[in-house]
Amino acid sequence: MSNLFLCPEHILQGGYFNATLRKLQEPNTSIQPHNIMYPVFLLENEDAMQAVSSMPNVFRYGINKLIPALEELVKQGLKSILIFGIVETLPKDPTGTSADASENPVIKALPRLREAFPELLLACDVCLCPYTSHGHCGVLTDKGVIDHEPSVKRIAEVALAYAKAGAHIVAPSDMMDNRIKGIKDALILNGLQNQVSVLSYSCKFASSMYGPFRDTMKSSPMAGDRKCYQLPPGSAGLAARAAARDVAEGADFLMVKPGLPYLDIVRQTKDQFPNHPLFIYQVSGEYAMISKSGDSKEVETILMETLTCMRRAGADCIITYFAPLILSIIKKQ
Ligand code: PB1
Repeated sequence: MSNLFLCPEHILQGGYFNATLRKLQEPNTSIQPHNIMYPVFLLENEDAMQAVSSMPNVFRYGINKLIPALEELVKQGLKSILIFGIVETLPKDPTGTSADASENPVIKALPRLREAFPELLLACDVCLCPYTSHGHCGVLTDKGVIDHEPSVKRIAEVALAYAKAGAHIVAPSDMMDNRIKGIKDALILNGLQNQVSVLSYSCKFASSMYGPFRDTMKSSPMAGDRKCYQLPPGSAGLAARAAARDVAEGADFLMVKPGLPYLDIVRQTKDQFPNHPLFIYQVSGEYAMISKSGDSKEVETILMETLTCMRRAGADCIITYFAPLILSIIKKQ
């Protein structure tokens, strides 16, 4: 064919035939340690270490086992963790009293983690479901539905307790309306508003991909489901309104959860609020799927492609159980 018939502006391959050129074509998609946050499960028994059967290479730790495990990861560059408390002897009751009890494993661990890892960013998940007898994320009326005001008050109390114990970030995963304002007001009243950030699980959907987590945490609802407070999977509109609500109430960071099936919501939220760092939570079901997607090399390739797509969609930080593997991949690179 004569060159006369080639349209120069339609010749793209000259722009990405080389690895460095390809990197230049993928702006803002690099994966560095500060772009990932590692969720960790904390048991009451300080010397325990239990494998999570539904999540290969994921463990539930007592603090005496978590610290050595984190020492290795911090050496490899780990920058932040998200802490989930699990109670086995502390009681579960209708208002989640154990969530902020002095014996709560999160409350007890925070000072020790602050001392052991002065540079590590400590975020705490704030929710009632691991601590309530009914397994819901809020307080219920006698008719078994979410009681809004007591739920917000209780979530704010728990967030404040974690802030006082040493959390740098409190991350309410409950999805109650107005809990961001409740938490922010509590931080301000206690002079902590400029030492503790609020990471809102703003766009969290009623997904079927939380199963392995709920098994690990024993945090499934005893009755009903969470569809009346987690967002309907098909609603981009509610996601936009939830993000706007939380920004207006003072959220420092926003989140979309789950991740991969909701990248359109990630892009929507990043475009809606470009100045708020945006987190993705790559949930337990996503972790299980990728973990079973092939041999170790295939898992690594699929994982890094997934993370690149999450960053391309607008995520600034990805909460992922793959953090140890990602750190080792980054080190190899
Ligand atoms: O990895 C996961 O599946 C995360 C599950 C998530 C933790 N923030 C919540 C989902 C759920 O069980 O509804 C826990 C709710 N507080």
